[in-house]
Amino acid sequence: MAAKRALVTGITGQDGTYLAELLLAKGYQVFGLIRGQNNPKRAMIEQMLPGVELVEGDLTDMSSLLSTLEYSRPDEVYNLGAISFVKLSFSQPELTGNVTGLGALRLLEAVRIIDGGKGHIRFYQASSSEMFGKVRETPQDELTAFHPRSPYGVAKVYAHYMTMNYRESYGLYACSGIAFNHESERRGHEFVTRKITSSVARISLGLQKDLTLGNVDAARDWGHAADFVEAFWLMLQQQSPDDYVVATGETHTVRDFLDLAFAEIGIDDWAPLVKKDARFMRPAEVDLLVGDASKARQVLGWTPKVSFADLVKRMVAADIEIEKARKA
Ligand code: NDP
Ligand code: GDR
Repeated sequence: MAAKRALVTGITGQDGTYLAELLLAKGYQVFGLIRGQNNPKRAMIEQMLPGVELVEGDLTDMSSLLSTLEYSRPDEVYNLGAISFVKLSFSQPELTGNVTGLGALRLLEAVRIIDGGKGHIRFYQASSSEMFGKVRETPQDELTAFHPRSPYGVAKVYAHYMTMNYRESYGLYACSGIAFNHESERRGHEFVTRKITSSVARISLGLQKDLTLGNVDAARDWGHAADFVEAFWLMLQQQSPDDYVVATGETHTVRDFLDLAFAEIGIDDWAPLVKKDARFMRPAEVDLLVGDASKARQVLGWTPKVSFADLVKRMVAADIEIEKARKA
């Protein structure tokens, strides 16, 4: 039987790399959408994922999406591409709407056109717990009402409903994974977990004195990205398409993360090392998120493997190695 073919947007991002590794290990032929002229992450991806064929295109450019689909002829399309940093979405709301919101619509429309009603191409949309925002109930599940608190959250709600709409209108096999925060050794440095672990590593090596953060009382349901991409893949392997919450079911504050991260380098009282700055606060905050992933557990048989404590431990250890190598 011919190998299955998958197209991944957001291939240069955290989830893109883990998902591509999973798909390659399962024998897929993997295509990754890469944007821009001379994308600085191209070399890193080519080195890390030599089995992935990169195809140039952009979620804001419909014709590039059509030609990418024509070229790659995928069985499965994973739409992970987005402006994904919530803070940035406040300063660049139109760009966020265009990429994170309309980008999903363009890709759905391109899939509909290229699929031509055959129902062959399966589609995954990277929805987010940020759609719950100012939460209506705790924990949050697939039926919890949305109340997004950022241009990013609003754009994701649009993309989420568009995915549902294409499923209901055109019979597309289209799923959304409502993923709660997932982190890793590959997490971007703009996100709070990686900002903390790389700073902790640098502090331990005498390369940095302190760390400046915003709201350390925010609580998130944090898992490991390698676990989460498995759920994304499982969603596209079912009899029928549906939406699923992907979460660990545990919530921890940024303070808890700081406790564990600093404990890794033998510091119990981190307060003198962490400064607060309004620049890292958001115009509207999401205070608490915790997901109920019972449906994913029951239908997909999915459970996360990496605990919160292990996640922090792994991230700090990896950053210490990176910083040591840099220092050397
Ligand atoms: P990253 O920020 O690490 O990656 C985002 C990806 O989107 C990058 O590959 C980026 O490419 C790409 N991208 C940005 N703009 C465009 C564009 N105009 N056209 C094509 N691609 C573009 O995100 P993650 O890997 O963490 O997340 C993957 C997806 O899951 C995102 O949609 C995110 O919103 C969503 N999500 C993530 C969660 C998490 O906790 N990680 C939780 C819930 C949802 P480039 O490198 O060129 O900038
Ligand atoms: P989030 O992740 O907004 O949840 O979105 P982020 O790590 O940016 O923030 C988490 C919480 O930490 C607080 N915080 C800070 N955040 C950052 N980035 N930098 C700081 O200095 C800082 N200080 C405190 C934030 O206010 C927030 O409450 C992530 C992204 O991956 C989204 O794409 C995804 O959809 C959601 O997770 C689920």
